[in-house]
Amino acid sequence: MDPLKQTFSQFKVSENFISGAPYGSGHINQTYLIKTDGSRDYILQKVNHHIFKNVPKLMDNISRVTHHLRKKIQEEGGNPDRETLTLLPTKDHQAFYQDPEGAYWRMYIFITPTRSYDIVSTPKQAFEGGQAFGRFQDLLDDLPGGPLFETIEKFHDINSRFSLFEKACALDPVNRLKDIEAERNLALKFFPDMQRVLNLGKAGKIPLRVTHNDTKFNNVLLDENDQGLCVIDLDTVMPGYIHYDFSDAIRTATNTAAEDEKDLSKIHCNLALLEAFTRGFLGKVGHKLNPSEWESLPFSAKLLPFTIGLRFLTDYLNGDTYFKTRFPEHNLQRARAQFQLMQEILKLEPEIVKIVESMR
Ligand code: ADP
Ligand code: GN1
Ligand code: MG
Repeated sequence: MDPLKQTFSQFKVSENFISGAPYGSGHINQTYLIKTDGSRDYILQKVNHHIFKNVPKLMDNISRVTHHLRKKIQEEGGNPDRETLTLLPTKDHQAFYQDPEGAYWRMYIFITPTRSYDIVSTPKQAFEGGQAFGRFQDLLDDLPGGPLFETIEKFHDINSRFSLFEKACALDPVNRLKDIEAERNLALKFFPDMQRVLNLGKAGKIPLRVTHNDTKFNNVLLDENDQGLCVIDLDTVMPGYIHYDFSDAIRTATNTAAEDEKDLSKIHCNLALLEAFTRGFLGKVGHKLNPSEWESLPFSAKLLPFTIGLRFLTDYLNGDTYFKTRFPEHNLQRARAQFQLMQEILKLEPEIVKIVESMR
């Protein structure tokens, strides 16, 4: 039997399996679209348990988050089957299935027709995505049951990320340190300025919130008219600073080129897209932010391009053990692109301050 059909048969659904095929462009999990003979298709995902070390606790986070969102969306008169992810239980009432090889599988309703963009082309898309991420943040503000489980420890902690980078430089396990002199110098030069958000957090000036932490723009589904619909990819929803969600979305929603663009001259931050995203996002959560969060937000726009660039560079040094890659230099190319974007955003900082201040 088709292994996907076998896995699909573990879940409690009424439709029959027709076909299964890889879907999407995520870097971490294995995602499949399962077509059925019924009115509904499904997304079946194999969760990467080398990266997410405690999948049962991760799935408990996702159950809590999606149940809460479902309840709030219903109260607002929305359609929870389309506006949040819906987990299908297994036949023995679990949130996930573990196969005989030890792999973890989960299944969601396939929300269609929808679009997810790797590159944003219109301010409307950026605005709608901003609203969706802002609304997500707002609806989860009163999540009951205490803090969520930290699915990857110190995920956006820039000190920890920098230490891991230094360790990779010191070990140089696959002899690639020789390739990254320019990027290493950039990392050393910009690292001190990137500690600002973490320092504000440590000083108690900005609160930990329930944040998504992977607000890459292709993690929001827009409908066929480009209206914001549903925030997906909930593996990293856990405590974090609002800046992380803002900056990761700016990293992906405003970049005029692909995340891994080789030609650095094509990489710019589009201010119209930045303005639109920020208007959508802050329109939904601005009222919750404290003065320190407002003041530091514009300076955090460059943080995630730096952090993710540093993570790509570290993975390059480590021999590409974390992110999926398509060719040997892929992580290096991605790191170069992200560092370029970080510097492009830095050039626009005075304008970004004006944009954020105008929304206060
Ligand atoms: P990864 O962690 O690997 O990025 P995602 O959960 O983001 O995996 O899924 C990969 C892609 O699959 C998404 O970018 C989106 O296009 C699509 N996708 C995921 N879940 C759904 C869903 N429930 N409905 C429609 N499309 C989905
Ligand atoms: C990964 O899963 P995906 O592709 O949405 C990564 C993010 C990075 C992103 C870079 C758990 O996100 O942190 O920003 O790649 N997710 C994890 O594209 O590490
Ligand atoms: Mg994703």
